[in-house]
Amino acid sequence: MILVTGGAGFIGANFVLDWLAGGGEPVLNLDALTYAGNLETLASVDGDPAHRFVHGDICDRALLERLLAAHRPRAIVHFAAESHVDRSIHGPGAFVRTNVEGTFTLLEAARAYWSALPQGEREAFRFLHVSTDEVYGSLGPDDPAFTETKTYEPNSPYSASKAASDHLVRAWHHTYGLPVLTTNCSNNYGPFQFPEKLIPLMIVNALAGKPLPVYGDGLNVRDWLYVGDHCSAIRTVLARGRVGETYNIGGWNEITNLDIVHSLCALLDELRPDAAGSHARLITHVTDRPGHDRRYAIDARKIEHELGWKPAQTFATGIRKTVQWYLDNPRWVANVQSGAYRDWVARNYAAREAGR
Ligand code: NAD
Ligand code: TDX
Repeated sequence: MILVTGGAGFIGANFVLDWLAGGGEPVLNLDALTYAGNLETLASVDGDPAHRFVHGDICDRALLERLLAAHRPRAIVHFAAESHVDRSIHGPGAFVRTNVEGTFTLLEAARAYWSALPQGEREAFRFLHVSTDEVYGSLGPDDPAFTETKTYEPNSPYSASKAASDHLVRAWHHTYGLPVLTTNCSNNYGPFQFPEKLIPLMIVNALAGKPLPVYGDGLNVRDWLYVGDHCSAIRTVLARGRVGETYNIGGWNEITNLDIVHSLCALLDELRPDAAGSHARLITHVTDRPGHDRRYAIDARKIEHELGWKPAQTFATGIRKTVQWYLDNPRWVANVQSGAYRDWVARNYAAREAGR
């Protein structure tokens, strides 16, 4: 059994679905179901005895202790976080609470649980912390890509809170010996991503004939990775990563925001032509994000050479799969946009949990 936190969010849910599809051991999925948590994403594993969902908060120490004692996981994979930079600018408090205090609470519960395990289980236990490349700060056009030894220079409330959580994880290893692994990944895209992030927002808006809001000049660079490749990297690090190490994860796909939006428009023009003309007519430059980092780029050589991981998707194949997924799943999108996805717990889970 592994404990996954944040497994109803974009990456966590993709990870749980991939894990269970691979016939992996059971998953205990703890998620607070904030606006970003969506049980509808997990509908295909509803009723699967290998998937046990718990609606709860990583800041709840007593709940964490109960779950660890009852289920005795051999690993914790920690995705739960507030994850959207724009939201962190408008309301940083939730980011400090979940990303810093939540990670602290989880580390403390994990430490108490791990230190009481019998010797063999204690050695095999892992705490894998899922983090971001944004902790490293912003690169100039000619700077080398981020390696694992790059100094931390977080610039947004989101990245500062993730940087703080990375430091806590590091300290819990150095001070207490907790067997941790940290991954710092570049921008993800793929199925089930909440349409507040660049790629799904642009797809959903383009399909609705709404403006495509590009911040500033649109020349900021992000390094894109298909979510399934992030999940395979996490599985690799969990299985073979060296305790206490950090692994950068990325697919060597540096692309400007404007190029991303143009490639989405071209794909939509091909797959869902619009009588009014190319979707690119909807591109609108809007006021820039405050403190907007200019460029991120991941040097992924460590995970590639040391653990033999490689992404399966190129950007061209991954983005086509993603656009096709949004075209094929209008109900998921509509329920997210209307807010109906939030009723899913009430309709499908709460009654059954109460009867368990
Ligand atoms: P997301 O916002 O889609 O999902 C986060 C999940 O965490 C949601 O299901 C939410 O309900 C849950 N959650 C939030 N607060 C919680 C709390 N206090 N207790 C329990 N659950 C809580 O995020 P995501 O994009 O899937 O990102 C997952 C992780 O990966 C985060 O740690 C993020 O920092 C990291 N990451 C994301 C990206 C990316 O491009 N999205 C890239 C690198 C790293
Ligand atoms: O409407 C938009 N217009 C726009 O130009 C949005 C939502 C974004 N952007 C720009 C801002 C960024 O340069 O697109 C780029 C990507 O933006 P986001 O999708 O918000 O991602 P980013 O800020 O790069 O952070 C993401 O990647 C790293 C995730 O949200 C983080 O959780 C992850 O850690």
